Amino acid sequence: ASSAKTAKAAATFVKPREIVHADAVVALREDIRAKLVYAIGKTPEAARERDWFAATALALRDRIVDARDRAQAGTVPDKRVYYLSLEFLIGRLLSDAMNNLGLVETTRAALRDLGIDLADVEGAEPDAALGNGGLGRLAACFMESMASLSIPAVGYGIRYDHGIFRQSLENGWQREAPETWLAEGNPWEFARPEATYTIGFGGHVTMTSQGDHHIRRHWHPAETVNAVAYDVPIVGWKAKHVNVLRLWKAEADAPVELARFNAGDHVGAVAGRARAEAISRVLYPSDSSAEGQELRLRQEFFFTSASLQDLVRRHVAERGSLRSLPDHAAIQLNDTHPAIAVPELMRILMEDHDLPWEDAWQITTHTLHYTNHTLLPEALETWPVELMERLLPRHMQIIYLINWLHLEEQSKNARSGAFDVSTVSLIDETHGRRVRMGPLAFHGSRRVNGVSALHSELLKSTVFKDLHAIEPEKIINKTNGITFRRWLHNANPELTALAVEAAGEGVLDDPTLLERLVPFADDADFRKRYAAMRKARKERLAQVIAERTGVTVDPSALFDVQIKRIHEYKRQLLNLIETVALYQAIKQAPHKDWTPRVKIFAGKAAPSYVQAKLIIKLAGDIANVVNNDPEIGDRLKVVFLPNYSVSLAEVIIPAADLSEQISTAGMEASGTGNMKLALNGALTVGTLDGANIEIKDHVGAENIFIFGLDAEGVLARVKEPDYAAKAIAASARLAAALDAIGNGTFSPDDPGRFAPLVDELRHGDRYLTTVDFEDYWRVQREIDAAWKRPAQWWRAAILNTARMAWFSSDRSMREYAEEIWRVKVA
Ligand code: B1N
Repeated sequence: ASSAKTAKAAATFVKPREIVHADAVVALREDIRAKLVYAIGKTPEAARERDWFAATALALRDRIVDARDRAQAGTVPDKRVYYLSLEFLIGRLLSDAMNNLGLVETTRAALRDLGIDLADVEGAEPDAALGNGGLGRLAACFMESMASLSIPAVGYGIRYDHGIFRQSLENGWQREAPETWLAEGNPWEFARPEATYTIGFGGHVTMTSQGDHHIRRHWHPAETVNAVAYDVPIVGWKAKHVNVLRLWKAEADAPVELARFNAGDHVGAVAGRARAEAISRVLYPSDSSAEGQELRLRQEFFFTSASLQDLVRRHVAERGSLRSLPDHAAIQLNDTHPAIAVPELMRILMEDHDLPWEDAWQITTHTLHYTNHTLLPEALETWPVELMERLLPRHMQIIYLINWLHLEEQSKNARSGAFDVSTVSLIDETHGRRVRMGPLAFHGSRRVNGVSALHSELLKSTVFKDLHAIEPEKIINKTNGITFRRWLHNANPELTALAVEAAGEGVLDDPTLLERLVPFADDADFRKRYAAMRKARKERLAQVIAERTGVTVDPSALFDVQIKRIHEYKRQLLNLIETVALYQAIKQAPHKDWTPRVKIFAGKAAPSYVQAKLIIKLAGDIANVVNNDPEIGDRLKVVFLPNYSVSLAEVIIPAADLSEQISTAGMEASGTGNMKLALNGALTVGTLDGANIEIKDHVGAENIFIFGLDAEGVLARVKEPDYAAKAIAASARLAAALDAIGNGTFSPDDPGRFAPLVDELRHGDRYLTTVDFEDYWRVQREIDAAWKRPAQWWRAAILNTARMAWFSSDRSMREYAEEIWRVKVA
């Protein structure tokens, strides 16, 4: 900001938010050229777009380092936040870096001088896709917001060689291919081999008597693996603060076993290396379901132990005694994936730092905090006691002692008379003996939070009912948020320009100023320009659709978007059944004044999730029939865009007119795509689930389309016998659509293909798709009618943008900082 005043060179206004200095352009251009020549080793003539990207990233990384040294060199913050997450779904970093450094136009001009188009360079950056969906993307938004709020923080995770798989469609079926984001290196990261920790597995525990009743236990792992740090700097808005994302790579501590090598066993001598390095090889591709494999537990312990060792070492170096750890460190566990932190921190404090149990427990339970992201039973992690004893024998002992003390306390406790203590035990004895990671994280943490108002209430009444009764202050709500710098400013510069024009430049710093758009919702000229913005983005998306699917869509049709992981509870199937019913209705009355729609789907299915993969195939088969039916024309088109990713989301979201958020009420913990779409002015069609409820409260009930059972209604309905059969019997439209899907209308080559989906709906329907169908159909026809009243439609869209400020992850992070971490926000 001050550089604008002190600049000597002539400045020209390019955009309201960035003043481009000619000398800054020259300096950056020469830095990029030098990086290309000396760090990449290419001449400008030989360089490919990927090389220009690397050179540009390296030149910008220098400026991030300078910003960090200007803002923070040599300072020890009073308190740091440590965000432990098995997933960080970052996407590309170039536009974040340019935007937060205030160098978007400067970079564009520098590259133009070199004969290079910035858009091509941006396109050459691979997504860092170290996550599955909402949970991982949330961690990435939180990292950006913490940097922008100058909250001192370190994110800790795994530097997977392969992130989420690349999805392609082969004859409509999902195919997975490995993703290789590191194939050409990562110009954003700094390797820190000096920050390497030893991670143990297996082995045994010894006891030594230390005199008077004091016994010390010591773990002797049978196997050790090195965790090597790689740091990605995360620059905040206006480069006022820089944090680090520290990702651990697994390396064998003895890459070659020399004794075996020298004995002639050359293959055996390097076999251990593969086993060690497998830990950081690949992200597990399951979203909202627990992975039972041993390798997954190894990943969880590996990154948790490395992160705790690292932060303990930093604390001791800065403060001396570990007794003050809770005053200077707040650790956030992103779901239960790092819940092994509870016994691991206890172990480090007792074994490595000689603290007695009681003191270690006090420190642990005042430093750890836990976020729960799901109530789905299949996603709640439990580990077999047998596996824990084999892989982490010392941790299993500590968990037993924690549990013994906990259950002792509860059986003494008067309040516990009301319930059976086995309901709060950390060990589940009902399906073999298993450690329940949710209750472990709950019991070991100072605060536990849900991710939307509804979800946090459901935590209290369902999964943590009894633990909540014991400690009623522990569960609090922190509704999720999204970073507006990525999801509005970078992804939608046209809408951002409109917002700046209407609300002033301050809106870039303070999203609450978006409220100033409210009166513009009644301004016909502003509405026209808002609609023109959308039209331009839809034309761009139509191009992408044509390139990637071969389908031609009309950008003046209503773009109806459902983009998220494919999961039965998210009910892509409800949308597809409605698509079939609409197709049949159009065929019956082709001359009616139908609202033209393009139904756009994207999302990955877990490779082992058979029903989800069949849903993808169904979308493709319906698309083939509908898109090629001459009677239908532009009245209805269906597309499934392959390989959904953060960077594809950035293209789809600004082009969406309608946002499908149609999960079974009570099942989507929050949702964050719902926020991105509403911020960009898509109207939501949704159930009263997760954050949809809070979105409705903010944008106004008249600017959102709500349908279906609420969470209470779902709980009541599932108790009624034959609810699916009754719903189908009551709706001829639903019955006809299910018949068509079930009888091969969309799969003449294999008429029984979709029987598993239809049979499940007719005989089980765990997600109440049939029950909500009629109300969904009703609200969709209301939406058809609303599209025909453009003044009202665009008014509602503008009001969505204007009233979404509360969903900024800056607000979420401020709340965590004040109410959970107790760290100061500048
Ligand atoms: O976390 C998001 C929420 O907005 C979504 O509603 C929620 O579904 C998502 C196991 C998960 N919950 N649980 C997971 C991911 C990976 C895995 O291996 C569970 N993801 C969510 C952010 O709060």
